[in-house]
Amino acid sequence: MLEGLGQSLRETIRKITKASYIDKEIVEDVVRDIQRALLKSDVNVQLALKISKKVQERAMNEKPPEGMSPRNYMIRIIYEELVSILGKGKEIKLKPQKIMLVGLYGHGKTTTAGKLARFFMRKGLPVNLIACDVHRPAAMEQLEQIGMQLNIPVFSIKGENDAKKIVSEYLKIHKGNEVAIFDTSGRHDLEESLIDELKVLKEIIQPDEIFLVLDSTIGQMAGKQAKSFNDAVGITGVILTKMDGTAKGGGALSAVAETGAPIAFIGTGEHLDDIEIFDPKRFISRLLGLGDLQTLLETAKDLEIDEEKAEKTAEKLLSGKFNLKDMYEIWEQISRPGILQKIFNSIPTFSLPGSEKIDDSFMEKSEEKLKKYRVILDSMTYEELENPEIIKGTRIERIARGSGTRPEDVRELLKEFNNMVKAMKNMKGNRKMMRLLKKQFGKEIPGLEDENQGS
Ligand SMILES: Nc1nc2c(ncn2[C@@H]2O[C@H](COP(=O)(O)OP(=O)(O)OP(=O)(O)O)[C@@H](O)[C@H]2O)c(=O)[nH]1
Ligand SMILES: [Mg+2]
Repeated sequence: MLEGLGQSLRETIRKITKASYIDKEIVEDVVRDIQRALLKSDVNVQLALKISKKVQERAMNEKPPEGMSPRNYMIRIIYEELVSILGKGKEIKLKPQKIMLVGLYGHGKTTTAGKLARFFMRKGLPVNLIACDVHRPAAMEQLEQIGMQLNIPVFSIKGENDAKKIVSEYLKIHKGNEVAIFDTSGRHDLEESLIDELKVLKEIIQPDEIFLVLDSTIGQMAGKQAKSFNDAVGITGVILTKMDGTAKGGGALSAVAETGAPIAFIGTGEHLDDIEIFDPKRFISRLLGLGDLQTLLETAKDLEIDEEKAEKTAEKLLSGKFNLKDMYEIWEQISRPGILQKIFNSIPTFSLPGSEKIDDSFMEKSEEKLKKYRVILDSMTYEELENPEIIKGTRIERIARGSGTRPEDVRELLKEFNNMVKAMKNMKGNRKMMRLLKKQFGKEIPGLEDENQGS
């Protein structure tokens, strides 16, 4: 994704790290590089100029904070300025909700409906797809296919050519305990008939989110479309698709961000797995290859992990009261670079449940395992995720079949889960651990008080 842009930017970063000192010459050189790279990925000329000017100004005039080299500060400035053109991203609520997808022909609405469905399933939420595209003959079948693949219900009414009726029928029988994703019809243009249809559907659905699905290969034009859709029907976010197949992604991202519409997700391939929440900071640090440079930028406040999230994770871990749904989330979080180190760095002897020592290969292994576990968890029902103790015998067999794994794999997952619960419970009484954790997070963690404290 954005390979070209990433490559040139990483090249630029390398230039900086190799420079013996930062002077006017190198700043100018780097700024030219950045400009060129941005223009090549279809970022608007004015914007590219503005950014590079800002980087130059800051690099020449600002003093690095204490303890940071001018070189690293220069990298940080580039990082910050690039992040600033991508807007704030969007907070995705992990709870039952109604999501209406809108957009023009072929931009990826139906595929994205499936991707979102899988995304929310993975968070342990029940999901329904609703087929409201009554214009394209094969639209319902396409959605049904996706539903079958994911093993989730698809609501449609065969032969019905009024989308309003489909929606009303659906809402009559569903009381909002699920994530409901409404796939709507597209048009070649944002014409009157589409606007009218979407407005009416919006009125009936009363969606929590209206996501505009936009093909990022149109580059900067994405900004115009986001604006017209927003003016016409009101959107709460944008999903940029096909980021995998375009050099113009930079243009699409920046142009949409400029309209003020938050970018919620990006689609990065044709598979139902190929979607990610759009987080500008993570996106840019990955693009710049800062993963490797993280220690280098240790003092850069923006690269620090989300303290609040880390606290919540620790809190949940240590409470010993969590289910498979939580475990999945926790795993997803701790497999992010930096988090594990942050939590466990000062405890070299600590080993994770499953007795893996935390070393360099841990991340890789946990990534692999996570992938397998994901598929298994996807095949569990909501009830099972919430009450892992009911998963026995035939349930294990069903889950293994559904996920294309072996019953042993399912058992292994359950065993790890139980180990984790046990280990965390044990840790609760460990005062040294408590202190270290607290020190790591720099703050008191609610619920983390050592029960024996003061005795
Ligand atoms: N490479 C790539 N292809 C994508 C992505 N998202 C969607 N597609 C492809 O884009 C094409 C159109 O996707 P659909 O989901 O059918 O688009 P739509 O907006 O529902 O189209 P209509 O229903 O005709 O309006 C399909 O071939 C998808 O596989 C993506 O993120 N990457
Ligand atoms: Mg469609």
